[in-house]
Amino acid sequence: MKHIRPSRLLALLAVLFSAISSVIGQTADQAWLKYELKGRVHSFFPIAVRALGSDVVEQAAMAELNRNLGLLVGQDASKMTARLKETLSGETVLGTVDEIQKSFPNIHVSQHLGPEDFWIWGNHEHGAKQLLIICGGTSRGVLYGAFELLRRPVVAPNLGLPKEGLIGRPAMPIRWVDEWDNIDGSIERGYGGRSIFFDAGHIRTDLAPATEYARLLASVGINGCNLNNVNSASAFFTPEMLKEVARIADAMRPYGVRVSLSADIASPQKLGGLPTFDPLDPAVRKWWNDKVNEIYSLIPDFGGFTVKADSEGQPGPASYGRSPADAANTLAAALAPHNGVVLYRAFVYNHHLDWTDPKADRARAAYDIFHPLDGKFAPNVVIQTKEGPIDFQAREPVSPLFGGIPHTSQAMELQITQEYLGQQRHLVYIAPMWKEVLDFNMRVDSATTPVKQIVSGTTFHRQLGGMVGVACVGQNGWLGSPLALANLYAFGRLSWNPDLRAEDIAAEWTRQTISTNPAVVRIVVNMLMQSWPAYESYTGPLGLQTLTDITGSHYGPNVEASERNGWGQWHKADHEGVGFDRTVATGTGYVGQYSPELANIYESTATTPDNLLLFFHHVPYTYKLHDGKTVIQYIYDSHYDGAAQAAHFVEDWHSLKGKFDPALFADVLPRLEYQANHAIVWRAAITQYFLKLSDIPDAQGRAGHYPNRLEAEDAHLTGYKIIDVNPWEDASRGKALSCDGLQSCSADFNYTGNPGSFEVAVEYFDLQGGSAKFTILINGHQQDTWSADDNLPSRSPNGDNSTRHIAHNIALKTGDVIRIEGTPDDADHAAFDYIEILVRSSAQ
Ligand code: GCW
Repeated sequence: MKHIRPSRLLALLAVLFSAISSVIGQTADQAWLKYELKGRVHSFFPIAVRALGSDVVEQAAMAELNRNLGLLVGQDASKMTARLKETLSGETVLGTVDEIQKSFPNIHVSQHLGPEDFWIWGNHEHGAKQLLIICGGTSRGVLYGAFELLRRPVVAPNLGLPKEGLIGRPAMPIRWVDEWDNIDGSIERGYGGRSIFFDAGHIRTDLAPATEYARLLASVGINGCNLNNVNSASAFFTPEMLKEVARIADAMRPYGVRVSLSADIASPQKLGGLPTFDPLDPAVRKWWNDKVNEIYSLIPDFGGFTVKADSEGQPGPASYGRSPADAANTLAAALAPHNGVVLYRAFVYNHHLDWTDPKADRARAAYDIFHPLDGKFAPNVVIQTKEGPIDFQAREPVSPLFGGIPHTSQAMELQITQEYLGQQRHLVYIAPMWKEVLDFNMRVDSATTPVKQIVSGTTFHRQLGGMVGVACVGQNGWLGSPLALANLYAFGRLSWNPDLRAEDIAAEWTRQTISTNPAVVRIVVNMLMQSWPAYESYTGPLGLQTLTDITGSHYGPNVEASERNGWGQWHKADHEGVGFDRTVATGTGYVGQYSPELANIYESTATTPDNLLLFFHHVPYTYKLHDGKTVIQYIYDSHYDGAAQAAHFVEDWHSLKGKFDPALFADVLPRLEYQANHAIVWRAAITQYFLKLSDIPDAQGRAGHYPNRLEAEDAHLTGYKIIDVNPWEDASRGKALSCDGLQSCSADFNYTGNPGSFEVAVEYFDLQGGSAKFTILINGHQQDTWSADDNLPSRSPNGDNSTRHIAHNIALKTGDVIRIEGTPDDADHAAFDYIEILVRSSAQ
């Protein structure tokens, strides 16, 4: 680009951006790329930006810097102070090593830049002579350097550029997000709306959001995006669809994001009409070779395939007595000439396990299957392993497979989408969990072998390796909830540098997204850091896993959903005790899959950390944890503590009112209020379940005692029927009211307490398939009315949809009649569980 006067440039940019933002509905600015936020001014960034190369990625890097500049200085250079003009004058030049060397032969460019590495260097001169160079190993390095430059003043405001320049390099080559998008536009485990890529069997016409997504990904160094659901992949492999997929690749390419696809191992049969999909059959191999060639003719920089096979009903090589290595290597052979890779998922297990067999153990599956295959995979195969041995639960031990295949390249798979972690309705910042896994020492051969060094390829000297985050972004603000975006951000940052600290990443994100005000940053970071521990406490602590409905929603409490079925997420709770004996001595032997040092720790209850106790051991409820507290008392206490913490998030957020964008404040507040109540639903369900099962009371007298509650089934009912809630623990005493087949129903409660002003909370079930209406009346006078129109899982009343409405400042005197009137709508039968009369010092 030739030099343009700053004022002209800024005017031009202003026009450009207003044009762009009117076409793009969903933009990266809605996440953390908010250049309008204060705090991005820095003293070493000359505003005349020039890219030496014409490559699209380098051009995107230049555009990004200009975009920031356009907003940075208020878009009007005439209003800049002389000093600011002076500091910003000079030139910022972008280029690859070759380009920079050619144009600036006197500058000593670092020779050791890998393709994605960058070097940012300034000549530390002033005024017109000021020169800032962003040099990349390739144009992708340039792009990552540009984003680093933009992030730096926000995350490290006091740091200038070191004299020798700043080098950045990613810790691992594979930094991908996986999307589980279906061709019809729905998204498996997606909580942020419909697909930004697909709709009704086709690729969307408008792919601007895909480009914006790539921009967001590139800003944190993510370089790959696997577009489609591993559970329904074959439809994407038709010639027509592949041509369409090429449009997505085009849309994401400017930001260095290579697309890849999930591959269905049975495609040669399903699509190719072959009689078999045996991976060793020559015709099958030829089919894959031809298909891969076809893909690369359309998408020359295609990333490769992600494979889910022989798992949860997906076809796989086992149908022909072949191994995962046979299948992976067939695909790898087809991809190798094009530099494509196979990410073969280790999530292979039998979901028809015999729950009566004490030796059966799903946690063993990945290691049992893949460890014997170590060394048998082609060099461009990467085994992609979920971070724990089960399935993204609130807490699991680290998968032993990371230490079990030293001759194989590995990637760690984690979920950004919060399937088992509150589905984006709950605030759960997951980076602290990921950090625990990344830093976890597998002690392979008694050496220091943290997972992060294994998956980066360092420990076992592998060329390939990395991290894959299942993101499942959609059209609704990417993840459907503003604070959930911290997880996408953190995933990218950790895949670039797994040594970063979770709290520092949280602070970076907060400063870029919400505010640079230190008080705000402190409180938001604190909320984020407390959120996973809180969630674990009010769902499944002590290694019990999430204790949710594992065969349905994966959301609300349902303790027995994990038991007596083939899915193998058992926690084996009975009247005497709880937990799964996975020891070598008396259990399933899973513990023996770890290195001897770790196995020693997990083999004994005395050395197993409390937070994993019940994952590894079956113990009586009276078993004493390390601090002397019994297991049952811990279950009670943790649920009360966790719910209290969730309530605290609401107060924390309130304390920030007026300190940043009011729209963001208002958007997040009801979500936190909802979470605080759902934490109470969880608390009540799990504590009353274990109270009944163990028959051991809560030493603090809380579980099973709800002094402020009036049970709906004790009210005087007109039309309402008493129903059993399933699972029983999801409703108070297992019962609720439902208004079936009538226009409206009511329940009358006699108030017998002291007079005063109260909050009346109604715990109701907001069912799918309609919006029932509720009204509160006191002695016939309407006080409050609302619709059950939230979008919560399930059509039957249970812990998925149990939620609360609070009516404030309700004056009550002894003898008053509190009436709850329910008006059903379609499948929503205005069901409710109880009311609670609460005294609050001030109404919120
Ligand atoms: O956790 C389970 C999810 C499935 C998912 C599967 C997997 C894509 O409930 O929805 O399928 O894991 O990871 O393959």
